[in-house]
This record gives sequence, C-alpha cells and structure tokens, in this order.
Amino acid sequence: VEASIPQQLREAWRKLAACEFQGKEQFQREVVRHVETTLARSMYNCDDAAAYAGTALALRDKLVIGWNKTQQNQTLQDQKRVYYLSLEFLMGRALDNAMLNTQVKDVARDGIAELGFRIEDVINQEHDAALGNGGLGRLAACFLDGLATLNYPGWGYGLRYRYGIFKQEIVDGYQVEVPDYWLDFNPWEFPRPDVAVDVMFYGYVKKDTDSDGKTIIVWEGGEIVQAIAYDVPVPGFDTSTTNNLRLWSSKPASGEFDFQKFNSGDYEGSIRDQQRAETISAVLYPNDNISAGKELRLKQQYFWVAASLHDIVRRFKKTHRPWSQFPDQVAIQLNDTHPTLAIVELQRILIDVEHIPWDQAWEIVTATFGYTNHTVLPEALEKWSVPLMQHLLPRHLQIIYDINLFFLQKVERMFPKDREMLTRVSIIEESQPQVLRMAYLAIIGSHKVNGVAELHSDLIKATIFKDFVAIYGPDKFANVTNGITPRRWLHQANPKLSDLIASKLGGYEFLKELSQLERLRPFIDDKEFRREWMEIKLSNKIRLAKYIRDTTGISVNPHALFDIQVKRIHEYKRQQMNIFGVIDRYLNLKAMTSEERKKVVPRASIFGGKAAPGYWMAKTIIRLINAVGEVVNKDKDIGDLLKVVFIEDYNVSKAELIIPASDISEHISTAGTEASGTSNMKFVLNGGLIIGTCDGANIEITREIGDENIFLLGNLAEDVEDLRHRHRYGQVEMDPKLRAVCDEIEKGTFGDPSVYEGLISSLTTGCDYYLVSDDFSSYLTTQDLVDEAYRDKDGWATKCINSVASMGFFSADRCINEYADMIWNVEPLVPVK
Ligand code: OX2
Repeated sequence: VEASIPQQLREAWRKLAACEFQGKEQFQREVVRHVETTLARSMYNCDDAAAYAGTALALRDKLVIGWNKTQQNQTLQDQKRVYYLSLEFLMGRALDNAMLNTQVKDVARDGIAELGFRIEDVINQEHDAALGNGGLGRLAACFLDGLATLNYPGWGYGLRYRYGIFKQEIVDGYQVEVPDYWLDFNPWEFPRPDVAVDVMFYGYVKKDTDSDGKTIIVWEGGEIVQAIAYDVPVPGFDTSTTNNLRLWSSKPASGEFDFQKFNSGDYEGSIRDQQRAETISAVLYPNDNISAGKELRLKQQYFWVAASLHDIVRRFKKTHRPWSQFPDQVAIQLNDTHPTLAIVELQRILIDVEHIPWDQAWEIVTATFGYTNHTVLPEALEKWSVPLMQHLLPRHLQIIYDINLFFLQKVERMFPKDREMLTRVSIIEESQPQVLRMAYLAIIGSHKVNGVAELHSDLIKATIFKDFVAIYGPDKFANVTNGITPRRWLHQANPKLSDLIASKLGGYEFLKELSQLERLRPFIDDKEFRREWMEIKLSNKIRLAKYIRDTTGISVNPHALFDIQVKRIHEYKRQQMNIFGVIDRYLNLKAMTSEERKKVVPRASIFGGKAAPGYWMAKTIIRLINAVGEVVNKDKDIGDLLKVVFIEDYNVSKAELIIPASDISEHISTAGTEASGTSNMKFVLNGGLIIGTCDGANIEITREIGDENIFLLGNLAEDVEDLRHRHRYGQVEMDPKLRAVCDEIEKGTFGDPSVYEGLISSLTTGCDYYLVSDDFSSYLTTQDLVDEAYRDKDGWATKCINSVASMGFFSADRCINEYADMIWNVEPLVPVK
C-alpha cells in the first residue's frame, strides 16, 4: 500500500495530515469554527441546538482520525475480521458516548461552559439513533462497543432506515405512533456514494453455456436497486480503535430513473420508480418478537444481505487469496434469522459467479456463518412463503431447494427408517402455501448455533431444535449469555456511581475489566462509602422524579420505593400482571385505616415501553396502566403511598435516565419465554434489585449475586406445559385476588370496562396462555417481601452493593471474547498509536 505512493507525496501528505484536538482551547476553537463556518451561525444565534452541532462536529473530526487509522491498520494487518449482520442497531445517542470513550468529556464540559452552555443541555439536544425495537437491537449496539473496546477488527452491517422506531405519544391514555424524523441532522454518518452495490430482485433464471461450453445458470431480467453505504464510526473505550458500522440506504440504480418517462411528461411515473426503490430502506418494522411476513420486509432483508456480502467478498478478493481461505479471513454472525439469506447469497456467488463446485462452496459457506437464536416464541420464528420467494428471488429458491435436498439425503442416511423426521426437519413446511423455515436454514448453513442465556440455550436444544441436535450432535449448539456495555450502562448513565466506584478501586480500569467490581466488597462496611452510595441513588431518583413531573405533571416522592418495568409491551413480558398487582395494592390501601396506612412503604410504579402498532392486546395494557394512574394518582386517601406513572416514548436515552433511579425492577416473563433479557443486567449494575421469574438471564444473575439478593417468584419453565394443559381443560380456578382485580375493572373503576374485555377474557376463555393466574399469588407475596426488605434501609443497601460487586460476568466484553473464541476464531489487533 505504502509503496504505491511516491515518497515526496507521502511526506507532503503527512505534514498536512489532520490532527485531533488535545486541550480545552483547541476543542473550543473547533467548536466555534464549526458553528461559524459549517453552520454559518454566530455567537448571537448560537442556541443549544447549534452548540450541540458544533460540539458533535468537533468530536466527529476527532473520531474520524482514529477511525481512518484503524481501518488502514486493519487492512494492513490483514487478519480475520468479523461481520455482525443485524437488521437492528439501537445505538441511542452518540455524543456523550464518544466523549466518554475518547476521554475528553471533562475538557468538553469546561470548554463548552466557557462558551456559555451546559454540557447536559447540549447532550440532550441529540436525537436517538433508534434503528431497533428492543433487546435484540440494543444487544447489537453493545456488541459493537465491546468489539471496538477490545480492539477486534469487527464491523456491523445494517440498514439505514429513514424512519427508525416510531415515537410514542400517549393521547387519552392510548398509544399513538408518530414518525421518527431522526435524519434531520445526523453528524455521525458519512455517506459513501462511491460504495454502491446493485441489488437485483424478481426476474427469471435460465440455463446458458459459457465460452468453454459448460452449462451455467444465469439470473436476469429483474428490478435493480442500488445500495449506498453510510458509515458510522464506533469508538472503543480508552483505545484508538474506532470500528465501522456500515448502513445501507436504497435508491434507484443509475439509469433506472426513467428520463424517457420524465421527458414525455409522465412525471409521476418516473417518480414512482424512484419511490419504490427508496421505500426499501424507508422504515424499520416496529415488531419485537413478532414476524409479520410482509414482502417489503423480505426485500429489506435481501437488499441488506446482498449489499453486505458483495462488500465483504470484494474486500476478500482484494487480498488475492484462494477461495478456500475465505473462512480464515471472514466470520459472519447472523443476528437472528433476519439475515439468513446471506447463507444462500454466498452459496450463489460461489457457484454461479465464481463457478466453484457445490460441495466446496458449501464447505466455505458453513465455515463462515454462525447463527444466534434469540427466541423460542412461535410467532417470532420467521417463515417465508415459497411463492413469495419464487417471485422475489427465483434463483435463491432453487438454491434453497438444493440445500434442503442434500441435507435431507444426509438425514435419511442417518435415520433410514424415520420418515417423520424428514418432514419435521425439512426447510420446507408442507402448509398451504408452503413456507420456508428460516431458522432451519440458518442452522444448516452455519457451523455454530447459539442461544443467549443458559436456560434459553438448553431450551432450544430440548424443544424447537431437538431434531437438529440428534442430527449434528450437541457440539454444534452453544450458549453465549448476553452482556451489556458498562461504558454506556454505568459510566455514561450513572456518572456519580461510576466515579464513586473508581474512587474506591483506584481508577476506571473496571470499565474494561468488569470483574474488578469484586474489589468493592471490602468497602461494604465502610459507613462513608455506604452513605455516598445511597445518596447517589437518591439523587438519581430525584433526577427521574423531576423528569416525571416536568413531562406528566405527576409528582412522585423520591423517598418512595421506585418499582420500574420498562421494556417492549408484550403479553409474555406480563406488564398486565404488574398492573393487576398495582390494582390489588390500591384496593388494599383503600381498605386500610389511616393508622394502618402509616406503616405502608410508599411506592411509585413506573412503566414505559412501546407496543407494536398492530398489537391490540399490548395497546390495551398501556390503556389500563394509564387509566389506573388517572384514578390512583388523584385519590386523596392514597397520596404518596402509591403513584402510577407511564413514561412516554421509552428509548435508549430515557433508559439511561430511568435505570439508575430504580430500587426494584420487574422481569416477570412467563418462565421459558424471555430468552435472556438484558435490562435486568443494567438495573442490577446500577444498584437496583430485581423481582423476577426463573427465566432467561435472571437465573444466571441469581447465581452470580446470590439468591438472598433477588426476589424470585412464580412457576418454573419445566412446569409451563402442564399448567397450560390444565387451563385448556378448564381445571384452573382463577386466583381469588386476581378475580377481585378483574371485578374492579369490570365494575368500571378504571373507565369503560368494555375496553378491557379482551384482556380479561384472555385469562378466562383465552386459557391464560401466559399463566398470569398461576403466578399471581406468588407475585403478590414476593412484592410483600420487597416492601419488608425495603423497610430495612441498611440491609437493602448491603444487597445492592453486594450485587453490583458480583456483576462482572455480564459485561458485553465477556460475550465478545466468548464469541471470538468459540465461534469466530478471530484475534484482537494491536491498536495504532
Ligand atoms: C430479544 C429477546 O426477546 C430478549 O430476551 C433478548 O435478551 C434479546 O433479544 C437479545 O438477545 N427479538 N428480540 C429478541 O428476540 C427477538 C427475536
């Protein structure tokens, strides 16, 4: 690379090379320069928004320098890279994270203060990058942070949605969806018009002969859409490594804009084609754990996968290695089944374009891919209709048929007498119409399949993928328990706690080596330390209480027990059980004498989360929460003893505000339904306790922190099937307290009861699929234990501190190292100076 540029030129270039700002003054100069020249503003019209833009652009310049060096270094070192393919990257805000990771926040705070701004106000100007629904997308974002921090050569590939997840407004207690115009000003992306890939859809397949007379297969005649790369720098913490997140945006392929139509006056017609192309990357599907099976979604998947693979293959080909070495240079991780077509696309490139024999190609493919499963919920398992695939991607369907044929032949050899087995494991499900089981294709085309928490990884082996364990053996299946980045979820969200911990541990090394939190234990009896710890929690609660008052008008007492459930609204996550519990608490309070009420621990029940726009039951739950709040919050008998709050538009930046303020958070999914959960980890890391079921990562959190520090409740995953069976055969009496709650709703205490009919009938005639009735009494008793424990302020603090000290295992860095070791076989690079 070096030799290709003459010495003289190199020297001239080096002399002029941009350098990062170092101290405060340089930072200020950069900010002012950007405000005055890039934004064409002045001191007189520089508001918070302009100050944000100036600061972000100054920071961005700094990032870009490290980013360029990192990319050059990665090319030069020429080691194996990992590509994380995810339809969702829930990045949140970038400025604060960039300042903290590059360790210039203090400089920036002072610098911007001297220019007349508060850094917090500046940070709050930023729009969240909300290209995801929930845990799956946020996990991808935490993994990018871990990859960069650990100096792995790792890229993310995703879609640049024009609209991310909708903004949620609450109107008359109901969720209303409003578009998210996040791209109005986004300084964190770099358009790369030179990185453009043509992606084809539809068309037909034909046989042809090449110049040697060999038969070849050509796919042609389809619609072509262009993918344009937009790159987002991802800075690691305390390292120069700045990795890349490449997001694809769709536009009509060059020449596709029909000038003929335009000239001849068919203006609308020419625009229509353009819009059709742009629609592909227009909007994120707002469903969490639900697959809707829409054609446009399949187009998104192929568009993104084809562009990403083209890019990866192009990079590999520049090294002039033989194809057999592809898996030594490239690891691709499939974040759920959304990118499964990448398996088919790589096989297509190898056999149709590179003319490699099928078996050799397939070996390369399977050695390259790993597949992460995130759910066992049947409604979330992707199945694409065969006729749709035939229409949209005819060549890919043929290849899938062949993959399936060879796979079934192998299975038949292994289990010659088992016809049923073939039907069960076939990629094609014989329904009307036939559908493709994408998870099966993902397993067959990968060398490793992993679940995201121990229970979940065991469950997939025992249930949905049982046959595949029999076929491939257990070693193909692994567990990598999820993790979170302590940089964003402790240092950024809870700076005071991070600083206190650093003061005891002698620095911020724990942010890179989270198991060092163990060293907090000797301070557990240190009075001053405990006092500071509790003061920080209180100040975080005051911060949230102020936000709640400012945005909802509800005043919550910061000394009340903050009981928080924030996550996507879903029946399996059981926000309904929580709100039913709140109603029960309200009824109890109403029945008490004023003397009895004096002994009650005051509570604020805080909810937040979005419902998929078409998920009617989830929307009803939101309506009920708000209705209960309306009644309870103004009940004079109750006062501060109970407050019910629904925080609008829960997103990453609100999570950063909410999580540090929690005393207890709820993770109460029906056992066996929440694959892992990751907010459970965030809450505990911030010194809050958990009330939860024996589900997902709750189980491993319990193991790490000790069962004296968690409030577990409810039935176990192994009993769920039996319980459901009993409901189906009408053998379950509704829990009497739950009955009383339902009666109260039906009486109209919370407004028109007909609104909640569906919700209540799901418990009765609907056979209570999520087993609310079975867990309700355990839930209430456990909540009583929470009250009891909270009365003992000192005992509570001990639990919290001990828990934080035990959270090292849940760092995203531990996950990334496990993936690197067990699945990707990649090594970190030495970062450049
Ligand atoms: C989520 C899972 O529901 C959650 O339990 C898990 O922690 C997260 O993924 C990250 O692994 N869509 N979202 C998920 O799964 C699917 C499918």
